[in-house]
Amino acid sequence: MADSQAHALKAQSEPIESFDAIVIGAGVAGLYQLYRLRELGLSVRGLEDGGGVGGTWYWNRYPGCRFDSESETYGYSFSNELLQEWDWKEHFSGQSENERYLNYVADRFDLRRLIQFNSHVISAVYDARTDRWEVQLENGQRMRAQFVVAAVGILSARYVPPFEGIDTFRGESYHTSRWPREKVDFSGKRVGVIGTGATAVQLIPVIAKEVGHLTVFQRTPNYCAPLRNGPVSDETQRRFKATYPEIHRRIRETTGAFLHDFDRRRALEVSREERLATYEKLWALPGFGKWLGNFRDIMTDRAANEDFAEFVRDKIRARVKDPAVAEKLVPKDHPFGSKRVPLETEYYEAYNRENVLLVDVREAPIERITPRGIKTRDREYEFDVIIYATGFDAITGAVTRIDIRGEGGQSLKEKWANGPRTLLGIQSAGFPNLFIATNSAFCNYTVCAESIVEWITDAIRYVRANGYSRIAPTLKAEDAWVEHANEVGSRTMLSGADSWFIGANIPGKARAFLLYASPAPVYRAKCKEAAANGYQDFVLR
Ligand code: N01
Repeated sequence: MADSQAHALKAQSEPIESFDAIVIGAGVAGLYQLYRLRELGLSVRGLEDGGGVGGTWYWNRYPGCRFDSESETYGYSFSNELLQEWDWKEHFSGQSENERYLNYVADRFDLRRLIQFNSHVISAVYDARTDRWEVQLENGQRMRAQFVVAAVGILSARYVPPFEGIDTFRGESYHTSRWPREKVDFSGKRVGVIGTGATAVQLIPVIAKEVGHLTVFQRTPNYCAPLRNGPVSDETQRRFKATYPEIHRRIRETTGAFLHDFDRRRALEVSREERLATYEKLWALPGFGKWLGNFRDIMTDRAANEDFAEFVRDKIRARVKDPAVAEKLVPKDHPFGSKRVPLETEYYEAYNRENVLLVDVREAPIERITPRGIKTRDREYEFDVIIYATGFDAITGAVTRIDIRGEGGQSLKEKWANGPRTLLGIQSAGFPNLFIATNSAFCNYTVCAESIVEWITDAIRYVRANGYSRIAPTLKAEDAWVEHANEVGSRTMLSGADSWFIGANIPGKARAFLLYASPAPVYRAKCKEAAANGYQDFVLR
């Protein structure tokens, strides 16, 4: 009998542990959820696929990986002691520091002992007689809990295109979100990167300096904008610590919960000179100011958007020496901001290097992976290393890859076949006591994840305090929410590109607005209202 089978049989014969709550995932949201539920007095178990805490910042350890949020806006806000103790080293902190930060949080709040690591959840089945969920791991271990919180991340189910011959490649291959802990040695190697999204845009300029030769396979160019990272000085560190209340007040007011917010003017209302001066000023700023601090109509008005898009195209052309390469890097088929804007450091300059080649796979599609490399319609490229920077089955993928069965054995995956059906992105009708704590609002991650975790905690407190044993949204409220979220999304530029925002990056995935596109304060107000009105849109029993 194989070891794994024996393991599974042994795990199945062991007594089933019971908890008040199980939290799946020990990333940003999961850690905070564990903290809150323990504070509520619940017995709680965290289940984490990885060998350590950090979620995104545990798995995505590819060279160049870092925040695109200002560091001082990304950390948790719930503990002033934590805010005062932690020093951010860079304005846009890198992966190893971010992982160190989340480990610090886990230890600081004694969360680690609540978590079972290397625990891959394969199913969660609801039992209506007991109002309990039974959760099963890949190794056969089972446990029960009244409440299950899926804090599984929005970008954690990696996507590798099903290229023919993918397993035949004889060199090393990596997906950026499953990067080894040990340093990958690129020196002198021939490396191929597939994809030019935000991940590849961070990776490419770093490894271009290390590899022998780099070939980038691009299908769709992006509007990349300068990150303008730098070290945090002692004086700035002191300012962060002295002004955290203002920083948090600010990011709770802005559209995307970043420091930036839209200019109240419309782009085409002002003169061309003034517009260009504004664009230049935004371009010189660090972070997402170019996007979220722009004129308020760039995400809703096609002409306003195109005006700024042309400004960005010229910025790209000015940085790439070979005009033919530059033209390939200039996006023309989708509006600016309809995909998450990759923030970069020396990305375009990488293409000025002798050892970097850009291949447009729209001109010559990838036909297959071969034992030696990648074969496009035009030729075969030989590599020592292939890197898949091909993204994620976003938002829904990490939830639906768990076989979740609600009332009457209904499958969540089947229910969501045409797009996610939830109320507020948090609960789905027919799946009582199951909460989804991933931030699916259009919003800086931690600040919104904190408010979702607090909402879930309050809902659980309410259920228990009022003698109920289960909570789930009504179908009517859920239908209204899905309709509203799609309607809000369709008024923006988000439908203008084949991005993960709308599920269009995965062949065969239904197109739907996966992120709630209203401003973050509107989302939080709706969450607040849903609780303040006595959970009218929920069935409590
Ligand atoms: O993934 P993506 P990502 N043949 O889906 C290409 C966050 N993030 O990991 O655009 C050839 O954006 C695909 O091509 P196309 C951020 O929110 C944050 O880069 O579909 N190419 C695309 O170029 C971001 O939005 C940070 O035509 C194929 C690439 O693979 C999100 O993560 C850093 C292909 C995938 O790009 C996802 O970014 C990094 C095929 N068959 C990421 N299939 C921060 O700064 C796919 N591609 C915090």
